[in-house]
Amino acid sequence: MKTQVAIIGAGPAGLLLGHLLRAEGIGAVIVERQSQAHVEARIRAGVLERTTTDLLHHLGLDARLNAEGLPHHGFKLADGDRQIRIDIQALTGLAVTVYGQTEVTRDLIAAAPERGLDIIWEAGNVALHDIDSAAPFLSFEAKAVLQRLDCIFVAGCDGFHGPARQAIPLPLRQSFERLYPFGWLGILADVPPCDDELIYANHERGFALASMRSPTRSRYYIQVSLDERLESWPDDRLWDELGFRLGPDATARITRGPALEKSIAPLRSFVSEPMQHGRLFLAGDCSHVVPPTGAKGMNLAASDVAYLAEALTAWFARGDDAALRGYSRRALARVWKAERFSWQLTKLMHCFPDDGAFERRMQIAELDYISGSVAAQTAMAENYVGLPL
Ligand code: FAS
Ligand code: PHB
Repeated sequence: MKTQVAIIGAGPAGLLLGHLLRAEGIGAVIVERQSQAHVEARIRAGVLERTTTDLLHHLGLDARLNAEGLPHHGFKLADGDRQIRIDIQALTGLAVTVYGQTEVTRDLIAAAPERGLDIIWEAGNVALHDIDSAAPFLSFEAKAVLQRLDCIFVAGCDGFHGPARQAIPLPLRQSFERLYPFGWLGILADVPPCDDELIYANHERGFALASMRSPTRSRYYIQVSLDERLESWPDDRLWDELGFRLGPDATARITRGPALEKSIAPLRSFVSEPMQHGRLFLAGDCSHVVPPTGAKGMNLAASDVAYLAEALTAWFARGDDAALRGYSRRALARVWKAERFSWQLTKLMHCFPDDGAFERRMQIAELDYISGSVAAQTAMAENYVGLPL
């Protein structure tokens, strides 16, 4: 098999890149380890920045997004009885859109065949070869048959646990990491949300988030310690805990219901530099991970591939490699700002086991400052809606 760009991974990064390249007439094949059903069933992010929705509009893959996406012009920070509303529309002129990563993934997969974007599902043992040469290739097993995919460039979009990042020799890589001493226990339920905007709650019992997927489907999260077991969180206990943490206003409007999905995800800040080596270019979680507090994960994957598609198009169209040589630096510049915002919001809104009374007062004082300062709210709003590309 032969193509121009071989993409490893059919997550948001790989699928968006594939479509952006096909839109420019560039050949692309995605090699994905899991089945289509598995990938389409994943429950992950839920908030799209303007830069991400602009990409979907540009690709003409926005029909369901326009019909079902929920524009949000603000969000709330809560601590006990107080709610601080961050009016992102008034402060930045922009909004975000609540539309599940699951739906984005399904839309991109559904449109792939008609746009000539081939996806090879259930590809085992994907390996990268000769990425330092002008003729790299991937090998993998499909239906127990060893396959080879020759290409000109390889795009590593295989998430944090994939092989692409490991293909960059260790001495040439530098990684930066912060592991958080807690995780997020999430629940998805077909009940109306308790508010028409997201609520991020700082509470002495731990963080909580009230989010949604639609006017009839809600997504909630609570901070739990990393040794927590899902079995010890029957639905009622989780609803009770949300009631303690989200504050009286929201709690009065919580509608309980059975969990469609419940899972615990660890929190991590991680960056691996560089995002390019030879003919291999990395995008998304395989190169950087953010704690979900800032809702940046999927949006960073989208901005990476916006830069990468632009650079690859310049090379294929004009043989111009300037943007390819600048890709890693340009993508990392936006990544680090999102890492900073996600880390800062995580520190402000979560209970850290080693924190004492002083740190708690610092959090409250910062929320006091934010509640009374347009400058502080503007800084938060700018980062939340997404910094320009
Ligand atoms: P992805 O991980 O989405 O996709 C990588 C793809 O590569 C996968 O399909 C994988 O199967 C494939 N792959 C891996 N190894 C392979 C191999 N060897 N061969 C072939 N294919 C391979 N963000 C939020 O903003 N809010 C959230 O609530 C939120 N929740 C999350 C929960 C979880 C459990 C995780 C892991 C992430 C969550 N995120 C959340 C962040 C999430 O949105 C990611 O940033 C986003 O999925 C990144 O997209 P990709 O870079 O495409 O990576
Ligand atoms: C979600 O809806 O899953 C979600 C929303 C905002 C976040 C994280 C997760 O910051």
